[in-house]
Amino acid sequence: FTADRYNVRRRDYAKLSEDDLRVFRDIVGDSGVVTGPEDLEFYNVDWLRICRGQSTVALRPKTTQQLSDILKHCNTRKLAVCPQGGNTGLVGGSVPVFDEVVLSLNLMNHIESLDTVSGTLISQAGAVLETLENYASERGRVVPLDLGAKGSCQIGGNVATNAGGLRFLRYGSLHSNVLGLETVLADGTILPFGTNMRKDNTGYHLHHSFIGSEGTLGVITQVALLCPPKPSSVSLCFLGLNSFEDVLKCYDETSKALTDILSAFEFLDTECYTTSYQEHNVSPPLKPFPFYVMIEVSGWNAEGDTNRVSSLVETLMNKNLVIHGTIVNEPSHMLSLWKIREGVAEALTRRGYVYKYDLSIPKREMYNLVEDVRKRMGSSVESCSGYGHLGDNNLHLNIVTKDYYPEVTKQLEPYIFEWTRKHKGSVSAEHGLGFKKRNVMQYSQSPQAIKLMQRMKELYDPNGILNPYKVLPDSFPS
Ligand code: FAD
Ligand code: S2G
Ligand code: ZN
Repeated sequence: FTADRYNVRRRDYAKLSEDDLRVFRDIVGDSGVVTGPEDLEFYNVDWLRICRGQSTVALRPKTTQQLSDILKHCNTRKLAVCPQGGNTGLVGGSVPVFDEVVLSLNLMNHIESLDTVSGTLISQAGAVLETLENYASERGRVVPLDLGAKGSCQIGGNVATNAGGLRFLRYGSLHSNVLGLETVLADGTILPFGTNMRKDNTGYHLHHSFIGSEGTLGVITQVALLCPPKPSSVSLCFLGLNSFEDVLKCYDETSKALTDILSAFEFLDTECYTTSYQEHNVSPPLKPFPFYVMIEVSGWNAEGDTNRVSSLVETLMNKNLVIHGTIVNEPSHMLSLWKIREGVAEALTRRGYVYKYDLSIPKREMYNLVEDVRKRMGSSVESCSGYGHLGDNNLHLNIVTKDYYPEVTKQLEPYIFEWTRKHKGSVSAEHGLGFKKRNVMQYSQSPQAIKLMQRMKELYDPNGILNPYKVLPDSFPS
């Protein structure tokens, strides 16, 4: 169990009783109350399968009112609650640490509407991202985020983690695309949508406090999301380069040449590229290179855009920045190339235990960290690779070992966090802090900020029942 491996003490929450189960069955019906140990496996273990909780009940409400009634009861009884969406989170935030009640949004997946004039999509929080993407696309719109977990992650979980992803470069953060939220507080108070207008300066922007709060301040039950018009012409370049220096120069040229139509700029080193196509049994699009870059372009002028992309690639090759590459615009071919990038996380997990670091680091120094860690760890680890959203200064540093070794953790931490702080980066760019990174926010936040977050938590959730042992540190700066 998580509690054993990461030595954390259970706080004094109530223990679940038969009466509680009776109350829950009255609220959501028998089918909404999951208690069988084998059924609970899904709810207790995270996607990486390295955090295992001990919950004895998962609840599956269908409506905001049912969810509110559940929280009201848990708050009165001081039962701890772990809100859960698609359970694809990578920092151990979505599963219980001990016997917290799992509050699953799975059945709250109704898509309300998409206003095709304003682009405002209204959906229940449990809708799966890919379902929303298809719904928006059929109506000439796109959802402003895309991540490898789209097949199971939910829009509520995306908002709760302030997910970044592959389209961040084009559409920005969920803070700019979420127009409003319906949220339920720990005591059951339902905080309704506001105006859901783009501009609304009538008081504090409360819904923003829930974006990225990872289930610790309130449970998101509905989302109003701004969905931009769907581009009519998309193309994707997959390029091979000889050095990270060349990757950076390639980024500079690309961002200047493709400004308005650039929609993604991702990089991979040879380690994660090879692991991905081998583990997913796909043929590699290019022969071996030290680095790979993916450049996606999305616009509305097919001919003009294609010319701009091909003349850019020509320039990059003439300057010897790109050695070899391919440009595709056939949807199924683009999908298969994206699969290699989106499949890295899963491929790495098949090689052993993965130490994941999701860091914001200034582009210039970004890959120095991968090289430093590779040197520092040598043959004590199976592999050390770097990839990610270069356009957002977001590095995914992944170290694979045969199993979990505390001595490896000691070698990696706090070395990586101190390195990141020294380079004025963030120790969690997009995945959040969850359980596994709950004690590292001080590498990117001031003591004053951490104290204010503690006071916010006490105000929003006075009994501390929402997702305990997550996000905030075990002990606060005095
Ligand atoms: P869960 O994992 O269920 O929960 C995540 C956190 O949010 C938990 O703390 C949980 O308590 C809370 N939560 C969930 N739903 C709610 C709700 N309705 N109200 C309040 N709190 C809630 N992340 C990125 O940012 N960018 C990426 O590119 C990316 N790529 C990924 C690729 C793969 C293959 C995988 C497996 C994961 C990836 N992730 C990425 C991480 C993960 O998918 C995101 O964090 C995602 O937003 C989690 O959504 P979820 O519905 O699975 O939430
Ligand atoms: C991605 C997935 C997690 C990782 O694919 O962009 O967010 O670090 C990552 O492998
Ligand atoms: Zn990512």
